[in-house]
Amino acid sequence: MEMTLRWYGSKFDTVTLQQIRQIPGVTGVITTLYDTKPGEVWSQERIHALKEEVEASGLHISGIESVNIHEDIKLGKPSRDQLIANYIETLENLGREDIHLVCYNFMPVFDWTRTELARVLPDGSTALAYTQKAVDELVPEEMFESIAGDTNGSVMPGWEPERMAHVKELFEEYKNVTADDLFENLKYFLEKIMPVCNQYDIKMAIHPDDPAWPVFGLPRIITCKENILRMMKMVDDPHNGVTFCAGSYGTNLNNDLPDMIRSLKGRIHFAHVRNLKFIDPNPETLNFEEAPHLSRCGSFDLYEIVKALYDIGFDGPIRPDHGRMIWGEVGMPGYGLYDRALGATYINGLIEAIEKSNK
Ligand code: DNO
Repeated sequence: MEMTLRWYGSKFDTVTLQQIRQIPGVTGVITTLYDTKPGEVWSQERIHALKEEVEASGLHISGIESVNIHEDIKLGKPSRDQLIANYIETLENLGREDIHLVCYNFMPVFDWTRTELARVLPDGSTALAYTQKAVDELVPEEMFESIAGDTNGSVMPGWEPERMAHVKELFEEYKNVTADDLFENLKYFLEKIMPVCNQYDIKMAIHPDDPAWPVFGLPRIITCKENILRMMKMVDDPHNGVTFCAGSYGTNLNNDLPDMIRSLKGRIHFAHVRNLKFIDPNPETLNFEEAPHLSRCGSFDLYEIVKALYDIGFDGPIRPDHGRMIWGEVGMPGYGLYDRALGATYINGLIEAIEKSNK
């Protein structure tokens, strides 16, 4: 496993490559061209420049998170063929630059959903949080405004203003789209891109829906073991794989995370490891917050999660996930430096202990 950190690029991130380089055991970054729009071709020149910038700091690019999918592809509209052709061009350009991992998601309209970006925890740190009550009281178009005041001036991934401007129209378009349609549209997309993934050995790693259930009546499919295995079988190519995101699958307490990991042997290409603390686990009154990574601070057993990854022979990039804001840091919610650095160090400790006790 290679320990990595997500980095949004020097124009957008409050964390620098030099800071990331100083976290013990972090050798790579997971990055993106954050100012590109879904459907746009990423030029080889821009990818090359990004790569040079990262390498100049002594790190390297371990993968891309994300190359986002245009809504027309998810909706299965006739325009999808051109958009998929563009996606393929981007993959070719990434492959030519020796980048072999792409994380993406297939969530309609919204990417991840949280109802608070800065809940104050008892120790004075702040964390992202979710309550079902807040979601039930919101109309979807107001989702973004309801949290916009807490972004610390950052553009939040998945909540880009251009995307939010079209929320109403998008809801109309998804009105008759079922979960099965979404599976079909995903299959269509994957079948078209698999040849280029094979040619350049690009591992596609789908990110789960977060939270792992349909929100605002929109279908969501990457939510549980049954569905992810259905997707793996539907396009049975090792390049069709998974980002195993503990914090996203873990929102649904029926998901047995270590068991899911074991059932995905050979198909996990990227791992996001984080801990959640459930204040109220009842689905109707659900309330959870993002906890420090340490097992005893939240509801998940991080040792069992990392152990399962080790046991299936996972050797791809792994990263700490959302961190809290601690020590007075001001940054993109979830993506500050300090708490993620603590997370990376803790996970590295778990990996060392598991490796040594297995020798
Ligand atoms: C949020 C992230 C997601 C994730 C995308 C992957 O913090 O986990 O935005 O990167 O869903 O495409």
